[in-house]
Amino acid sequence: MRDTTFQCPYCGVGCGLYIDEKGRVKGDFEHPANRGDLCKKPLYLPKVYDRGRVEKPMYRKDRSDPFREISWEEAYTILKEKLTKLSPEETYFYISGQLLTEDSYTINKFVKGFLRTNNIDANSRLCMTTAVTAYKLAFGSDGVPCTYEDIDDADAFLFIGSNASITHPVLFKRVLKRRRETEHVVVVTVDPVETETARKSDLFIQLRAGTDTVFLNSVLYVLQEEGWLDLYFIDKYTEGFERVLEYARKFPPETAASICDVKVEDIFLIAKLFAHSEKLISFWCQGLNQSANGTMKNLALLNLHLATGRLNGRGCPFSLTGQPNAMGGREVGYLSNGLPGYRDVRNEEDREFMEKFWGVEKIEPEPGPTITEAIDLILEDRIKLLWVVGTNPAVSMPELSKVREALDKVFLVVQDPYWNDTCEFANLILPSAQLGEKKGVMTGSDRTLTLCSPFREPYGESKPDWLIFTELARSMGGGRLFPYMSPEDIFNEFKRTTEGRLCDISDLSYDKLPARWGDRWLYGEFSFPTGSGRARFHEAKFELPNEEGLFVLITGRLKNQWHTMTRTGKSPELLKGEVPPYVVMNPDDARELGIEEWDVVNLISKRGEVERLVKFGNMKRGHIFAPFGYPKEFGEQTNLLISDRTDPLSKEPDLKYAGVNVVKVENPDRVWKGDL
Ligand SMILES: Nc1nc2c(c(=O)[nH]1)N[C@H]1C(S)=C(S)[C@@H](COP(=O)(O)OP(=O)(O)OC[C@H]3O[C@@H](n4cnc5c(=O)[nH]c(N)nc54)[C@H](O)[C@@H]3O)O[C@H]1N2
Ligand SMILES: Nc1nc2c(c(=O)[nH]1)N[C@H]1C(S)=C(S)[C@@H](COP(=O)(O)OP(=O)(O)OC[C@H]3O[C@@H](n4cnc5c(=O)[nH]c(N)nc54)[C@H](O)[C@@H]3O)O[C@H]1N2
Ligand code: SF4
Ligand SMILES: [Mo]
Repeated sequence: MRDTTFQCPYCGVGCGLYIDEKGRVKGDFEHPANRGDLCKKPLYLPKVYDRGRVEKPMYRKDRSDPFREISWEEAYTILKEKLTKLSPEETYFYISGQLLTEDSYTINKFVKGFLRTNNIDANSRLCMTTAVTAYKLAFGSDGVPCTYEDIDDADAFLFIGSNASITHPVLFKRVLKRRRETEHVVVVTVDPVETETARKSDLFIQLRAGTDTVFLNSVLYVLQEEGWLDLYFIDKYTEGFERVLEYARKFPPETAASICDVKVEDIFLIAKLFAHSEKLISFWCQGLNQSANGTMKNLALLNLHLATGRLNGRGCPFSLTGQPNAMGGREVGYLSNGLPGYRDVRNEEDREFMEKFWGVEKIEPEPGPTITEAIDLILEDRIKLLWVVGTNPAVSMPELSKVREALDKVFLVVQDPYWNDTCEFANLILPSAQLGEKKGVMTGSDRTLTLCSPFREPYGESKPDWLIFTELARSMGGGRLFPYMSPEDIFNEFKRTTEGRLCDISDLSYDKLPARWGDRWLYGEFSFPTGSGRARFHEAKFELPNEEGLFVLITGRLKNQWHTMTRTGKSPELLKGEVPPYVVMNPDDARELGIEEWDVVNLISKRGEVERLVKFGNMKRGHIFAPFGYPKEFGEQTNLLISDRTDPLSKEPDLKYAGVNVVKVENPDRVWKGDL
């Protein structure tokens, strides 16, 4: 049984799973992340493994031609020709937090070490970059400061901008278990939408979208007014408090309550939790990250933890990682500025270390463009080849009409196990093996590494991602840099880059996993890698984007579907209730426009238009919610409506705030009668 254990390929909780004798997916009781628990999504994995797979490499020179099957050799020849002819700056690689660590390490080395360009980014740019940026500003380093064990003795839980009940279900169940078993445990949710998480909480604060910075600054104001600050902690372990307080004083509770449209008491209540609970964990995810004001939202929350000494035994700011191996991606440094071992291309020492380690002449010192910037560069004809690995930008990127134009224009390589929507634009499709068909490691939200063992043969001619890049590099004369015979060789190389670093895994090996890097608490002695050793406060400034339209459109996730549905969408059991694509409206808002539940409406922003079925829900007035992941077979996509505006510091797109109007469709093709 132990030889078929793996980490769940869905959310960042990182549950350990295995396949039993009858081929069923079960939770691994020996895994620290879930201790045998699991949610519904992975149960249907075995059924969807072979549905809609890419079997062989496929090629077409022009988009108007049909695809023809080609051999791997032919595929490598085409790529070699392209990569030799184009300058490194004319190529771009867009990879994913769903690859194994060995895959992303190899691709990152291929791009930054072998091709010598930093033109690489990952879908984490749409996901975790804001949290990473804020953690680094406040603590000098990235990485969740505590671990799941900290849930088991905490008494206050804040979920802000997180719908963990459906997006990190096993973690949320652990929080509810703690509440069930202990008196005085409080769970609070702060969200514009009354989500499942909100419904299961003790208190739900329904704030106006985008205003978290104001809300949290006001909590700081109250803490100061009431004498509830931890002055000893502030004085001994932090710096920069004065300026932050000065800024927070712009937001007395009455002012903040009116900006956020919440009650003054709500602000006091959160202040009381920070001041008086025994141990407070705040969980956040995309409601804070995917925002033009995202880094500031994150910093506002981190400020509260620092102002009340809520670290280690007394609490933790816990950023929930979305994808199963976004943490591994951070460790190998797969974003446009990263290098292995939590290093950065901008840092000379880091570059020098990696140049020597890899045996390459030079690593470029400038971070490459981010993925939204790369889309613009394609349209300007400055990037000519785009290679997408393990993500589906034709659905998940903002401002889709622009993205489609770019995908149409560029020479597009798609490396994926499944025929996804991005394949429609491809010139070359490379079938990759997926989890269960290859070996390697993933790291979950709380820094636990799990070895994923294969339990079946790769489908058709598909190959592991690391092998595709290794073989191509060898055919281009890079054999010296890519001598790998197995993923274990890559892991053993990678782990040496982490020696003496925060994410030190140099003494781990496949047979020692699962195991966590770092101590239970990253900053156990309250000493921070900031230079001065102190954690840093930062002014968390408030800004709201200018968007036209009667409603603020919030986008997010479905309970039983995973993003663009390449696997979960092939399971009828998991699709039930999630299609057709819908929008949630507040009944009072809807009726003012003559709209009833199950009517069909057009959502119209200045960027596009999509049709949706109306469901009623407890939305903040003036807000609507639409899931984003539907592939094209279900009609036009939500992300046509969304701007590619980004947070200025993290460059993460503002996926949760688009101005739209809602117009009823008078004679829809089909009438729905609540049969969803
Ligand atoms: N079932 C399922 N689970 C998943 C995924 C999936 O596709 N399906 N994807 C995984 C991934 S990659 C990720 S990143 C995570 C995402 O996990 P979450 O971030 O929990 O999920 P989202 O639905 O994107 O958004 C969370 C909440 O943010 C709220 N929100 C929007 N704007 C604001 C705001 O201004 N302030 C506040 N306070 N809240 C706001 C939304 O109403 C929503 O309830 O989920 C992971 N887990
Ligand atoms: N409007 C809006 N847009 C969003 C978001 C939002 O909240 N609102 N959230 C954003 C976030 S947080 C995220 S993470 C993204 C997710 O967006 P995507 O990354 O585009 O979504 P997925 O459906 O997870 O795509 C993963 C792809 O990887 C493939 N795959 C799986 N395993 C492997 C493998 O081992 N190798 C290879 N090569 N491929 C593999 C799958 O078949 C699939 O095609 O969406 C972002 N877009
Ligand atoms: S909670 Fe997340 S990691 Fe665990 S089984 Fe569900 S989707 Fe997989
Ligand atoms: Mo994500």
